[in-house]
Amino acid sequence: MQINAMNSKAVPAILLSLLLMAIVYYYLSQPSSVSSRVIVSPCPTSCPTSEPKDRVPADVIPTGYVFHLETPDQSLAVTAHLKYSQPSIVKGRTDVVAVTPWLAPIVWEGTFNPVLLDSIYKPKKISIAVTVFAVGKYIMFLKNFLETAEQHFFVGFNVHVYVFTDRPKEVPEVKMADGRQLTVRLVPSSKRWQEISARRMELIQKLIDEQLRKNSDYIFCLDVDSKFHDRWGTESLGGLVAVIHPGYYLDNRSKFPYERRSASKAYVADGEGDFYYCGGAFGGILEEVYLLASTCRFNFEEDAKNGIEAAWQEESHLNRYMWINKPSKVLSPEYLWQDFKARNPEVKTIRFSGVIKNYADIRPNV
Ligand code: UD2
Repeated sequence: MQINAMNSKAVPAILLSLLLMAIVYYYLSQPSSVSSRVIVSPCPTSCPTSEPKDRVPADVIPTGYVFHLETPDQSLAVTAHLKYSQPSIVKGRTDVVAVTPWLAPIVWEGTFNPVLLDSIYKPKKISIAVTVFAVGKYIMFLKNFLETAEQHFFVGFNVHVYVFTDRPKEVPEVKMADGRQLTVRLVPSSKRWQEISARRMELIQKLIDEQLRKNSDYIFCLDVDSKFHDRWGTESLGGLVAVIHPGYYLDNRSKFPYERRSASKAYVADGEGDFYYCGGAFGGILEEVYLLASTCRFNFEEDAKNGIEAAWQEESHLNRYMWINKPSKVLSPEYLWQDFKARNPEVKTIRFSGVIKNYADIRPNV
């Protein structure tokens, strides 16, 4: 009897507990309404040009990328794989850091095998777009840029250079190898160099929208007043690729010329930021560069509405973007040195560098 009485009391209690557990389980299994991270869906071609879709500008970490790097065959026979020197995890360069705190590679001479990398990417028949702006007197730098690109930039791969200029008749004739081509896109002249430099983001965004999704896998956006000296190739490929600025990499980050006014959308506070990246070279897969360009453009225009121009125009916006959206590959200063700087001992080769120029002679304003 006693047992039966206990059972008659216990059964509703057990049922009630089960019901409560089910309710708790239901709520815990629902996605949180407060998310610290917005997942980005890449903009479709119809993405509006004024504001990036589905995202909070500059405060979003893009989704990851999937790369399939397949050990190549030397011939069609599957047994004949490429032979290359054995990699080591204990021997290698010790004078530089080759990985970021978020585990992205930092590319230095001696950290990669160019033959292996090329043989992995070659069968994929990848196509690389390059943007270069030569507005006003900057057209004078284009010949050297194009000729040296033929010698060193993705040699043997499909490369399509898009030259943005207001002087199409002055674009030099440069012989390009098979698989490489050049297209000229007309842009208006400007009385302010700051505007030319900053408007690049808008024009890169439009180029991806209008043209590149049809024919390119990767894009690199480069300064024209520069030239190549050594290989720049498949080792630089990645989702979002940034280049460390040669002028600041030995400095404390409090010295980086980030935009320091909190009213600006390019603001980086003291104690924040990773590295100082170049505005003169960046790249990656199309959708990542699209997100970068559209966000920087949007933020630049928002600043303009409030009468602000960031300290280093689009370079400042790029730096804020790259701090929040960590690049998946970082290129060492070998990938954009400055000719007026003596080479530091850790820089074993200079692949690309900004030439010495007299700003007063070439810019439309001072
Ligand atoms: C730095 C950056 C540059 C940009 C700028 C800030 C590097 C090596 N350079 O260089 O990318 O972020 O700071 O705005 O990181 N241009 C013309 N016509 C002009 C002026 C500029 O075509 O009259 C184009 C050209 O492609 C040039 C680029 O804009 O390479 C950047 O201008 P810059 O080289 O004068 O900027 P600079 O040297 O201050």
